[in-house]
Amino acid sequence: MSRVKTLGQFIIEKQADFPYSKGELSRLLRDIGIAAKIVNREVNKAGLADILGDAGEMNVQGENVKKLDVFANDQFIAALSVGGECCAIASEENEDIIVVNNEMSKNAKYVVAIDPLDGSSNIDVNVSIGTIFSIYRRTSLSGPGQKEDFFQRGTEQVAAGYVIYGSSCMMVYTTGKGVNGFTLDPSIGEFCLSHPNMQTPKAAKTYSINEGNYVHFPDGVKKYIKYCQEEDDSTNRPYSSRYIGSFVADFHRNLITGGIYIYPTTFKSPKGKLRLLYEANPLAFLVEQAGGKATDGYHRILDMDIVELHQRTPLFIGSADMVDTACSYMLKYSTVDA
Ligand code: AHM
Ligand code: MG
Repeated sequence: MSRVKTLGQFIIEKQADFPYSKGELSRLLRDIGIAAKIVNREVNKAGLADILGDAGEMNVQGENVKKLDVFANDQFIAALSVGGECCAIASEENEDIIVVNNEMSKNAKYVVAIDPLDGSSNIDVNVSIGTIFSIYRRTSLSGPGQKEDFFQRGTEQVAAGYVIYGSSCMMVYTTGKGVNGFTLDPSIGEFCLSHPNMQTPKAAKTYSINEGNYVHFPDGVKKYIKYCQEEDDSTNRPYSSRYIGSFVADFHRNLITGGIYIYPTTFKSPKGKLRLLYEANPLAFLVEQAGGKATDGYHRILDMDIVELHQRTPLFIGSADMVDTACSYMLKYSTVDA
């Protein structure tokens, strides 16, 4: 019987890749894994307990906050606050950063951006949801973390990943040396290495986009969708359309089987819907590590400047060849406005 490798064991082994590290990043990743297990437990009993449904508040994006969003946010903030590795947290659920201000965090090196429960419209209907996280080294020298610590390009991330609460619970992350996936074995309560060295197919035939917004898409996206739907044996078209409406779930499927996820500008979201700091950048880092690409239709996501915590961006992410083709349609039929 092959020996199971747990997330904790894997993280400790990989610490050797960072000879000067004192283990803070390893402890942060471990803390995220622990919070994810607690959130997964609540997600699994969401239909049973009085935790399902709206919490009766709006978040800073003007969307309804669900009770599980609040729970997940609290869990991740608590997990990241206790270890002394993180001096500030930026969350989708909080307008401002959360400064971790305790004795332990004074010399903390890292800041963490999170979307604690992505795909919140799917909570009530038993469809996969996720958590996205991104870790940066702080740029301020010491003391409490500051907003400016988060205004770094995606290329500066030291680690990023996601947790998917699906038919099984998985944590997938990168520290810039490949991508590894861990599946939670509920019988032992541990994430176990199940997907080592993940690579996404270069060419694929799945496209994921909310086609309900079609009339408001840029011309480049409209033409690309028509291209996906045309018959052509040599390129395996027509492609298949798959859209869950949880970014993590759509991204995870496309990472494994190949595909492209697009959330372009729309009438309702003229700058795109997804947030650069805690949605686009972490998964852009991860997809590049897996051999894929991520752009806003014209520019590489990881090179984009960030000036606001909740800054939005259009997003084209997934298999390299599909992203290249979609971007060539953008260049040909849409005007670059940035
Ligand atoms: P959320 O963070 O509030 O859940 O919003 C992000 C979500 C993504 O998970 C998903 O891909 C997208 O919004 C779905 O948007 P739409 O319903 O407009 O297709
Ligand atoms: Mg989200």
